[in-house]
Amino acid sequence: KVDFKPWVDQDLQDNTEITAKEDESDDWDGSHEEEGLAHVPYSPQRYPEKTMLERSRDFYSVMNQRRSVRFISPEPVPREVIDNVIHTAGTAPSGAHTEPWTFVVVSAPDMKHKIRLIVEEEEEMNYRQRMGDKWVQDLAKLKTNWIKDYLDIAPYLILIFKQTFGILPNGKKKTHYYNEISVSISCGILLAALQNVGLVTVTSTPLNCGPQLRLLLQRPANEKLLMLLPVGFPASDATVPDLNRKPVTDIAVYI
Ligand code: IYR
Repeated sequence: KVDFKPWVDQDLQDNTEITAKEDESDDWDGSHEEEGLAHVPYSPQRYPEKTMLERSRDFYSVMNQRRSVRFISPEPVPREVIDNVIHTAGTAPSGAHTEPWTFVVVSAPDMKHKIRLIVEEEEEMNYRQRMGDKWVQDLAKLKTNWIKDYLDIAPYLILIFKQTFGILPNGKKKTHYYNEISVSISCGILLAALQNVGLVTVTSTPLNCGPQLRLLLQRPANEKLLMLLPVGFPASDATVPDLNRKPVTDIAVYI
């Protein structure tokens, strides 16, 4: 039996993928514009040990309250808060400081609905066919399915695209090293920034929806959908599965 991994093989697949042959073209930029980049002093805040302990506990406490929430309130969220959390996500480190991310923020109800239609159509096929029995059974405890009300209801949908390469003003391509891990780190920071302001989301990676959503949102072919985050306040009757996290002794190894 062939080892088929739909979440790898299809999740981020995009038929508009630039082929390896095209990559070998001479469209790539060969210059090194920032060779002369200055290095400047850096001395960020240093805290006394007691403060460090306090801050480490407090931040853990805030983050330990984060849950993936699928029941989101339609209550509006200030636009400036969204601007700020995205600005924060953009502080992530990236390969060769290429900042290979695009955050598409959707609040228009008709656009949210178009996204819902695409996602639900693909997710129904995912649950019924592509994911297979084992995957569907592994998720049963989460009580998820292909119906995604939150895509209409959440005041904001943030779609995070990774730029597989950049395009310079001279039209040449710029290598975006480690673009997937860079954008994934920025998504992690975005989740923390949302948690910090009391907003909720669920990290959804809608299998097989990338190409259609990219076209709907008129993003260029070098961008691939990495994650879709519905964002808002939790619904007053929101529930979450009663999950527990591993103890630190099970996740850390000190050598
Ligand atoms: N993307 C589907 C299925 C799904 C997959 C995993 I892995 C989850 O942790 C949860 C759901 C969905 O959003 O329903």
